[in-house]
Formats: sequence, structure tokens, C-alpha cells
Amino acid sequence: MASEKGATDLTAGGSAHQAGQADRAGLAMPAGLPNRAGQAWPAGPSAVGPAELAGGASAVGPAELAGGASAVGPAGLAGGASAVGPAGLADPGRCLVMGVVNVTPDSFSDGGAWYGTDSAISHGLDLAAAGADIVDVGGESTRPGAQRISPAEELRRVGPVITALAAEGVLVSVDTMRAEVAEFAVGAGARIVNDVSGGLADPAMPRLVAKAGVPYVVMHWRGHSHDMYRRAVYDDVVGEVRDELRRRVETVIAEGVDPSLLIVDPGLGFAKRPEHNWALLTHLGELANLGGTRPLPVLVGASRKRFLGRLLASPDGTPRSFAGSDEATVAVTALAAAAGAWCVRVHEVPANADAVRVAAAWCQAAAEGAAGVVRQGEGDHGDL
Ligand code: PMM
Repeated sequence: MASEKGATDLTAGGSAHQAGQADRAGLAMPAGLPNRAGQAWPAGPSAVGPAELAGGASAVGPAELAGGASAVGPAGLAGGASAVGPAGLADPGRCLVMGVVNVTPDSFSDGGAWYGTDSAISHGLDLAAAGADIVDVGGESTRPGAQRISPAEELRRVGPVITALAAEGVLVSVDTMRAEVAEFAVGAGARIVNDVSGGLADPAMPRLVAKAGVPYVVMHWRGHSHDMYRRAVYDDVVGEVRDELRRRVETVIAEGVDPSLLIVDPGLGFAKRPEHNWALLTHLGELANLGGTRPLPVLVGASRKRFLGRLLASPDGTPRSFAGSDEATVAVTALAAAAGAWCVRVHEVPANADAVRVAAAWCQAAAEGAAGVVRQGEGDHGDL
């Protein structure tokens, strides 16, 4: 698997790469300064003490943290850095990083920056060199309201990019809903099919994937982008997404896809409102447990999505720009990786490559538990 391009070097190890604010550190904030909610902190130097912070500003208090980000992770996920991936792909013992190359003029997240063949190839190589384990190449925008392009146009966009990146030894996935595009891509060296429709958009897709024998990302999807928000209605988003994903998984297995090659994805932002995305992110384990013999690997695609921009909106309500959500993406990456996600799909690789390694170390230390505490006590503290 190894190559000089970072994409196929799946060995674990360090990647090449604000200040704690007073309130986060448990220190009192000066009276009258705004807190994160934009309100004035209560007057008095001791108004915001550690005890209040534990249950207040940080939604997760110390006791819950111990359980939430533990080595085991949510029920059903293998836990932290050791989520089991699909057969045939190397397992570096941590969450993988998938870098995104959108060969589109109109993707919401990167606005056509990599539309030209040469710029897309060079961006894919850059992502790999920056530590992407996988480079995901797509030619069709799925931004809300997007209209479809023809299969010929999709192939024209992604074909040469996939061919060039695969020839350079990059581990490529093709982001497509069309069997004919997937077929070309696999022939050109793509090793994963990422289908945001989970086989619903093109009934020929599951059989093609079964024949190709490559890992297959089955994302939760309720319909094409032009009207997907009309479909963002749930009574119990986690239960409904899980049940709909289970039906997709059963269908593609019935069509011949090897269960050991399946990856599931909650489809953040696809027929989901912000509250749906957050609920899904915090219940990844339930999505992994679809009733088969083993939990399925979970891919998380939160990068630059609108729910992050809305979370970080300025006081006048203007959402944060897409690129301005990159740090929030890194935060989601760390949390999802610690919860056992198999892979995160991101636009900016370096900080996310760091985050998955932090999560792996975190989970490893948590797994060692009390033994680590004893060892630290016995040491000379030279590394503190
Ligand atoms: N999101 C987008 C495109 N492809 N694939 C998977 N598996 N999961 C996702 O969440 C996902 C995806 C849309 O984002 P983009 O326009 O930034 O690529």
C-alpha cells in the first residue's frame, strides 16, 4: 500500500504538523465581557467558577466526558482509533482521512476551485502529500438545489483526474451515483465507490459494485438535491436514518455486494437540517449497528457543511463562510474519530490528519486506563 504519496501510506504515526480562553480554563471572566452566547458574564470575579463551567458552558461535564470519549466509544463501534474498515484496505489503527476533489464549477464548499483537469489533479496530489489516506474525486455537485449533469459530462470531468491520480499511486474513491461512471473509474484505478444515494439513484450501481468487488460507501439519501430539504422531516432522525440505511444495506447485499466491503454514512446535510446532523453525529454507534454480524465502518462527511457555518454565525446571524468552518470541521473530526468513525471526508487535510492522530492517542490512553496513571506516577516527569 505504501507509496511516496501520503494517500496510500496507511501506516500510523505522527503527521507533519486558541489559546485556551479564560472561561474554558475555569478562570473567572471580567464582569461585563460577553460570553460565547453573546451575553454579559455575571458580575463578580468568582461568578464563573469551575463547578458552573462543568455543567454549563461546556455541554459535557467531566463525568460525562469520561464515558463519552472513552476507549470503547458508542455501542457498536469498534471504538476510537480501531474501527474495523472494509476488507482489502489497509488499517492504520486510526480513523482515515479522505480528502475531497470536487471537479465541479458549482460545489457549495469550494466553489469551482478545482474544476479544471490540471488543477484537480494537482490538488489531489497535494491532498495526498498532505496526508490524505484516500482522495475522493467527484464531478457532480450535490449542493442544495443543484441540477443534474449528463453522464458524459460527469465522465469528462472525473475521468482524466481519476486516471492520473491512480497512476500516481493515490488511493482514489469515486464520488458518483452512476454505475457507468463508477465502472469507468474502477477500470481507471479507483478502489472505492462512494455513492451518496446508496444505490437508489441508479439501480445498476449495486450490481456493478458487486462485480467490481471494491469497498462501497452507502450514504443515507432521500432524493436528489433540487428538493432534498422538502424531505428533511423526521420524528426520530437517528432511528429513521438507521432503518433506511439498513434497508439499503440489505438491498445491496441481496444484489451481490460483499457485506465485508460495505461502509455506511449518515449523509450529513442531505435531507437533514442542523438538528438532524447533530443528532446523527452523536449517535454514530447506532448507525454502525445495522443488525449484521459486525458493526459497519462509518464515514462522516461534515466538512464545511452549512450546519457548521450556522453554528458559528456572527452576532447578526450571518453564517460563517465555508472555508471559515475548517476549524469546526477539525473539531468534529476529533470527536467523530474518538467515537469510532472509520473515516472522515474533508476539504483541508493537514489539521484533520493531526486530529485523527490525537483521537487515536486519546483512545489508546483511555484504553490503558488506570495503568497509565500508575506509570505516570512512577516516572520522572521528564516529558511533562
Ligand atoms: N458530502 C458531499 C459529497 N459527497 N460523500 C459522502 N460519502 N458523504 C458526504 O457527506 C458527502 C459526500 C457534499 O459535500 P461537498 O460538496 O463538499 O463535496
